Amino acid sequence: MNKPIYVTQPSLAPLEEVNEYLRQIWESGIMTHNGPLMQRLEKEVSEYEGVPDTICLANGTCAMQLAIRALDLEGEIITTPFTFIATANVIAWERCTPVFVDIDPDTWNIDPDKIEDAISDKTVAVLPVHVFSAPCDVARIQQIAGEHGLKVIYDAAHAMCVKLNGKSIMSYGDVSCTSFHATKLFNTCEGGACFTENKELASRIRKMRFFGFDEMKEIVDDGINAKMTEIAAGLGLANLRYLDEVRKKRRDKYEFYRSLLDSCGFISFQKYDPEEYNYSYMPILFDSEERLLCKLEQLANAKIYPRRYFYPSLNNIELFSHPKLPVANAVAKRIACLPLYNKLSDSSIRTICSVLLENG
Ligand code: T4K
Repeated sequence: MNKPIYVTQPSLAPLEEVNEYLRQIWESGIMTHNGPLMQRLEKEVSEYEGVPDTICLANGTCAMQLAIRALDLEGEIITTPFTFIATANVIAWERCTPVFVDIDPDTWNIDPDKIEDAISDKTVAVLPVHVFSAPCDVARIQQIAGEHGLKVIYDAAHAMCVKLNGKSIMSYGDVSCTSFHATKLFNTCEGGACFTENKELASRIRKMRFFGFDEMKEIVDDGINAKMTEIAAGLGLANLRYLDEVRKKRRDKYEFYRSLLDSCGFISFQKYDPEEYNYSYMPILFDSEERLLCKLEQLANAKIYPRRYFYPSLNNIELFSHPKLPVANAVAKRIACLPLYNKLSDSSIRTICSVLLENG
């Protein structure tokens, strides 16, 4: 019986290296409360990304919540509908209103040309997503935000290791938020981070993640518990050493898929710059939803399980408003992410592609 192939598997450092951090935790007895391993992870992630400051948090969702809170946002926040539910959820959870704007048909990111039409006197911010790690048009977005006095929060959950114009993608916007979830290129099991070059904002997010305490444990601000544990940080420190290798392996596998699928007439791909992409996902766009459904069934019969990231387009779900967004509606219906992870063998990729290509 062949084993099922799921969309992803976590990238994990050798167990002995993780155990070394666990040993330190066992010895010190310090499990949490912004302990030494978390502080070291903040420093090492900052060095790795080439940013001045990293604020480690419990997950990527609370990173965006804290960003919205720390910027005191109240009102409408413009975002993309082609994303994971968390992006829109956090806006609504923080009692703001998500306003969806259509996406670019090639990059699948928010279409900057459509942002201005969505701005009202209640708009306070833009929250775009670098979907599947392809950078948004950050220059246009910053220009529009500047002209209208809006804050910019990037959902960079998919975008560790991505550089744009020689700078980390995390250095754009007022704040960038990422996820270190088990399914991400870099993981701490559960985890996430905020990046900002605004020192005051960074200090506020740090207090907010720890119930609003300052360094003296005085309550000085609004707060919640959004701390990263020492166990998560230890795993992150071990995994960080392998991140370049993880990205390289994913890129090789992504390119191997492309060599087998590029000539297929009914599949196309996200537009990206090879140096500005982290290859954490293998999204493909079918020419019709009918074909996508048929291929997913063929693959499931072979115990191969791609995922429909991200379907439905969020403007179609009950919780939110329903503007007509023809590009997002058309694209979200036809995308599936194929399995992509470090241990995925070339022979599995060949099998996946031959099932995809059989019977046209
Ligand atoms: N913004 C964006 C754009 C995001 O994509 C996400 C998260 C967020 C914000 C929020 O960040 P976090 O708060 O999560 O840090 C997964 C992840 O749970 C989620 O983090 C991720 N995006 C989303 C795109 O994918 P599911 O529901 O697809 O996960 P699940 O459990 O079905 O896992 C997918 C596959 O991964 C499984 O088939 C098997 C494998 N897997 C999964 C887990 C959890 C493992 O092998 N081991 C594991 O421990 O959401």
